[in-house]
Amino acid sequence: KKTKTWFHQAVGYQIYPKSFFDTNGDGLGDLQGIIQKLTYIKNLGVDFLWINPVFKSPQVDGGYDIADYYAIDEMFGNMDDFKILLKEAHRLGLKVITDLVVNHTSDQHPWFVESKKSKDNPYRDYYLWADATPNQMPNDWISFFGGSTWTYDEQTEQAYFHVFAKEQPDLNWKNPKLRDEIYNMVRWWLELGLDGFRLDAISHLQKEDWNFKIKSWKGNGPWQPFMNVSGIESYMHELKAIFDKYGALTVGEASGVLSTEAPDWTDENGYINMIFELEHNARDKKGNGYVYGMKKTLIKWQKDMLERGWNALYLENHDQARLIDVFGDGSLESAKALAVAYMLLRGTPFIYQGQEIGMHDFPFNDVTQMRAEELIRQYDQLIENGVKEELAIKQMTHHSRENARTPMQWNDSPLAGFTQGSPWMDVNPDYPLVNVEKETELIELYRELIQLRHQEEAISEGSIEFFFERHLQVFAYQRNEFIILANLGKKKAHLNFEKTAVSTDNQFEQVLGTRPRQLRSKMDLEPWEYQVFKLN
Ligand code: ISL
Ligand code: CA
Repeated sequence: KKTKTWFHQAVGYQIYPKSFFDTNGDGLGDLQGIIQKLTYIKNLGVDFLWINPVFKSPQVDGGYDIADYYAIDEMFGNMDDFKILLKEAHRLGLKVITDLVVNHTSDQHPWFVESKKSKDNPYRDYYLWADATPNQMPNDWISFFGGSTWTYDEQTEQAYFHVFAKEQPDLNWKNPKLRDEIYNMVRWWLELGLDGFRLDAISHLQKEDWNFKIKSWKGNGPWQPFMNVSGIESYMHELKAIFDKYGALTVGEASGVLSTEAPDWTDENGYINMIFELEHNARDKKGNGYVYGMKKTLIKWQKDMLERGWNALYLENHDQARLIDVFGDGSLESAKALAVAYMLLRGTPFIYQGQEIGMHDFPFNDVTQMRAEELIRQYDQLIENGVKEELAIKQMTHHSRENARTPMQWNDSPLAGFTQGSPWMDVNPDYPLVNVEKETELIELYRELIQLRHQEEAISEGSIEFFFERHLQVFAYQRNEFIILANLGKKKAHLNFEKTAVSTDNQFEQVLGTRPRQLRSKMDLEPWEYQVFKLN
């Protein structure tokens, strides 16, 4: 049965196709690889897939630089493969969404190739151009990937605007012709049978006037001028009209949309179904580390979205280092406790490929192991500035998104069973121990958590209340008749429910846990211990 809010019960699985499974020995994961692994994914119990971009692209930014919205990049296969993937996934009852990358295109996109030609080219206004000189950019705004948001073009003596790499020029959403092209493309994919989109960098569509001065480096910092800027509403309304017509599932990557604004974006009348916040990835500013920073941010978002709106929940994706090493201590126990802590929150959880087997950050020690263009550029810059190689590598790769992009570890055969050829990126050397065939324990836990979401209305639709909010490492909350406890740290924790609304006299039964326990008014949690109780 498909209700308007079917996704409240659902769990998504994210695939980074280049590193998922290679079927033709070229060292690159491909669409056929996803097709072959569909039963594996189905068996996890998830409801839908989010597949990172597979469109034609020069791959300056992992496919987020699209040169043709209507074509599959050869490295992944072709449109027939994509159609088969859709069909096979649907046959198994899995929905499929992919990225809608419409803040920018590749500089190789025919629109930009045209746009660059002259000031009066019909495609000039598909992008954002402004007068400049080689030494004087239109303003001092800073790109996410470092440096100016402007790149000077000698031929027309103007500069074009890009919030990411210079090979990713931003589209001009103020131009109705451009918007029509985008909307046609969106319809085309939905007509094809795609179930929806993860809206990439969607909060950046609208920019402030070029004379806007960056006020402070706090909050949205140097990125204020293109973070959820007013005027974006009308574009989102237009997009929503199309999404609604097709009943598309929509997940917005919307950094800069505040937790207090998110309900308007994601309630029944909102533009999209749910939002990925990006705030929780930052360390707590008072020095309490990543776990406490994450906990505080997640609690804030949970509270602000309680009455209206919906969260997309995640601890890993292709832009983040592995949770086991960022929030955990590298142990399987820590990966398990973290899984329990976030999977039962209010929202739609996503699991990123490899997360379910506790994949680790990669032990980078050489620049030739790095692939992300923006990192390599920053590395080169460091070397140029006289930083020692070893330190530069550490700086660029420590907790960087590069760690999430190493090949999926399927088994302990050479190269983790990812490819018969030579992989585009090194396989993590820990694969003989960390792989799908060996790591059944963590996979099983994820299965159980997914089942809980499917079966228990308290978990999918219920309210949420937090306890011990200031505790530095304990995540504790109640979802109606469920109590969820997770000690996200290496220290034993002492809990006292006497000062909370929870009456431990009631008959709680244990649903999940690291060891047999009962809920007690005073209880200790061992390092990385988790417990899920249900009121009988
Ligand atoms: O960088 C940000 C905040 O620090 C975000 O606002 C930004 O929107 C986010 O990093 C964008 O990520 C997405 O778009 C990028 C791409 O490189 C990422 O992989 C993708 O997830 C450009 O398309
Ligand atoms: Ca391949």
